[in-house]
Amino acid sequence: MKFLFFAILTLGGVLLFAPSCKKAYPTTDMSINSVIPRPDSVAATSGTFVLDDGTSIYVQSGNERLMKNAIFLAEMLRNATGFEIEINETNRKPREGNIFLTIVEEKENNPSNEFYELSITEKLVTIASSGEEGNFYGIQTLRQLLPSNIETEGIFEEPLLLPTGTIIDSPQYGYRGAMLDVARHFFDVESVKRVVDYLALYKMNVLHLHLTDDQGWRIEIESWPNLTSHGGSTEVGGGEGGYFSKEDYKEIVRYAEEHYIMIVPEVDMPGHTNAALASYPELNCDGKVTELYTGIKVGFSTLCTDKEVVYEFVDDVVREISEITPGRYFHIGGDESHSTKQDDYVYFVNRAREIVKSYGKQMIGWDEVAHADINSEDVVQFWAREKNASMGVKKGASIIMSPSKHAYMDMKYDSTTVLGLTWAGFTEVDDAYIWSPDTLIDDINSKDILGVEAPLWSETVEDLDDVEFLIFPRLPGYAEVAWTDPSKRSWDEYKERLGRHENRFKALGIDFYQSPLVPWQDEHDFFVEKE
Ligand code: TNX
Repeated sequence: MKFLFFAILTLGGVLLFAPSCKKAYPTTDMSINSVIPRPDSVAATSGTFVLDDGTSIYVQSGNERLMKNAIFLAEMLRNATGFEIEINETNRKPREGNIFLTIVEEKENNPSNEFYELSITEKLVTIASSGEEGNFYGIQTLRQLLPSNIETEGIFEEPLLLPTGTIIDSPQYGYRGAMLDVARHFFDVESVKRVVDYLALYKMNVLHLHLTDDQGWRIEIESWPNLTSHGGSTEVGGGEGGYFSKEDYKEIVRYAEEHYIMIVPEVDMPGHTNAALASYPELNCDGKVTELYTGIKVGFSTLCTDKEVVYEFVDDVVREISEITPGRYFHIGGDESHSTKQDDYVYFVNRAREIVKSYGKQMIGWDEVAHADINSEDVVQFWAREKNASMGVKKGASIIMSPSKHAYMDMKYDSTTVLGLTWAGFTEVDDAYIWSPDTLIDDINSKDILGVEAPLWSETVEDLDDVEFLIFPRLPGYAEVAWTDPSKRSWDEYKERLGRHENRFKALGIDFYQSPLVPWQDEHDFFVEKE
């Protein structure tokens, strides 16, 4: 009798609990993904990987940067789920249910460090890459395959589901950037770090900081202290301005590096220099200081190009900034020098270029610098004049594509946009996306092109909310223009993927422009219910 009682109890237990041991999860479909930029290839296998409290990250032993990537991923998962997500080093493929980050031998046709293969089976998630940056990009893809609430703290108690399949991916261009003008309005270190976070999510790898302009000097130069104490003391509209101490700048560089983003510093010269001219009389031809300026006109200021002290000044500035800049580039500006005679301009750029080279950096300049004696060591940033860009290529320089008609994030979206300028035309989200670097200018081909950069000038942009409104949702489009082969891009397909980023923007707290051209949708159709 006792036995029968126990037998019934046991059987009941089995019947009751067995089904819940193997919970049926809805299948997910990797082919209906929302990954931006669009990867090279996606092969879905219509299964599900379950990421839960038992999931750990295994990192190929002895690679510090890979370990940092693992910490990035683990922290994101821990914050959103409360799961432990341990990190371990290993030399072989881990057990079921885990995530494996590893470096593979460079594949012959994928020589760059940016290649990665993300393979998700029901048993294991593997990111195998040619370099640490590729691995980081694989993590960003994984991140975008996870529900967007992963971006928010403490949302999930349930396991996270990942669609199975394989993504093989590498970028078209090696320079994928954005520019932030911290001179017209100043943005503090925290705001710059948020911009770095956004670039990293979309696999961009350059943040160009426009550090000086007529309205403000934003980087400490120890040998010329008035530049910041006086020249940094205001901004457009008369606000109090501000500047980065060297420690601040180093912190930005460090944070950016952790996200595989190179900082390109720009000191705009010989025009756009009123803040410097107001701080040191000797930089002016008449030896008198100018007034600080808080308007938004351009083209009225110039360093005195035939004074030797000006080149001592440039030397000190380039040296001090280069010392704390690990990246290979130094941007000398060179745009809109309407108050500098053409010969003086060419003379100045040639000398500034030599100074940049003497500190081991490569010069970048806005497209006007093509008039100077440049060659294959230099980079021309196309923004306005196709002729300048073509001249640069003829002299052997490479080109960064920042066409103002498509890539200027400070242009208004349409006539109702409150923020922004209009001189290059309205730039709706489709205008920002529908162009290709290699077909934009007749005699410039992909081999001449270093990459793509989208500038955000800040005459009308006062705080991080303003930045977010103008860069989202255009920024992911620039990331895709720079990353994805043009033959694999179409606006009609892209806008659907972009629409599925709505919840991610919201989860990140991004104040974005809800363009009527984008079919905004929540992501639930990403999960396909099992029949
Ligand atoms: C042109 S783009 C400029 C900037 C302005 C911008 C406003 C370039 C090299 N120069 O000085 O801020 O237009 O859109």
